[in-house]
Amino acid sequence: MEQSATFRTRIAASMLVCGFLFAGCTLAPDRSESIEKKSSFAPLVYDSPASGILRDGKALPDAQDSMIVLSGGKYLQGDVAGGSLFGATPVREVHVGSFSIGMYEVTCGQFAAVMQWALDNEKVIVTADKIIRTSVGDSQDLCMLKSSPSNYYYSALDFDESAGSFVVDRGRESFPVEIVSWHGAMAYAAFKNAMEGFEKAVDISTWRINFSKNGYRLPTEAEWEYAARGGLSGKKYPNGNTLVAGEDAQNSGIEPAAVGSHKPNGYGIHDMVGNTWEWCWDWFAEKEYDGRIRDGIGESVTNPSGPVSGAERVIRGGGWYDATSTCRVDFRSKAVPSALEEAFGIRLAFGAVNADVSVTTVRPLAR
Ligand SMILES: [Ca+2]
Repeated sequence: MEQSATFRTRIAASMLVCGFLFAGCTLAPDRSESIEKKSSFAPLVYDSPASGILRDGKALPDAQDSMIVLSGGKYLQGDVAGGSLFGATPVREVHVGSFSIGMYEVTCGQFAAVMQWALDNEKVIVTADKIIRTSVGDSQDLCMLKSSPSNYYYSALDFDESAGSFVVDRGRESFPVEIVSWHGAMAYAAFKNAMEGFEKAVDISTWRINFSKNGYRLPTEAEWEYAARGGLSGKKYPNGNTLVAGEDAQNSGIEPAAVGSHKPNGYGIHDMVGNTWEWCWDWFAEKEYDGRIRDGIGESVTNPSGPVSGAERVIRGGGWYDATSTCRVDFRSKAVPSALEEAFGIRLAFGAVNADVSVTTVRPLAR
């Protein structure tokens, strides 16, 4: 079956340049024991959507803005591999449309640059307690800084008052930004859209995502798990059923690592598990996967984006200090959106949610 993914890019700086990328994809017959889709397309890589430069799937060490273009497809979301994970049953069939996702977590250097733009454009303030806070709309705390009296953790990001600029500890520029709230992750996407001239996919006055817009945004929980599985069917971790702490991922340790320090998954995405937890758009609901059960599989859903309201947001992937079991691709966790916690970071998604969904035949899960 042939599929195509269209990826539209736009460049800011007064010139409008639109480019379309058609990613030819072939889905191989799925001979695995689960019905989960086994994608065989080669992910395409940009150094950033704004530049539109194709990297032919080759990661560059300094290309931290790289986005992986994922064709839409279907997979089994949830505890396929077994383990009675909290909130991860029943397994359900999920269809997701094409989208793009960051090859890396957002780094301290990237975050500092975007927040500098926001500060210079009066979108944020730095409070007396050294917290970055939005100055427009529903004002929210975004990120804790190193010199904040209320910061219990190590942060590589700080604010130099005399220079009026954000600074990052030397050597930590490529480490993932941490102690970022869900609002901080949303605001980062919103500011980056404004900086680079993309559509307003994130509104920080309402704290909502407009999924019809082509711009940076947070991934939905379903998109996150689709990306994390890397094309494998029903495995626990991004590259199979084992994960060695410190080797396959930065977890169970005492500090984070520079992004991309460990092996990517089958889609070429680094650190989906470990290093920092990654905020998703969705409100959390323990019973979110519940629905009609047929042939042992939960009800099929297309482009789910979670409950319409809630108290906590989904956060995924486990952090640099977390146990390996927490770093499963199906492990669900949650936190209040204002949480400023160690190892809570950001991975961006990009692109409008669309109807470009695979229609490959699925078979019942083998029991
Ligand atoms: Ca991660």
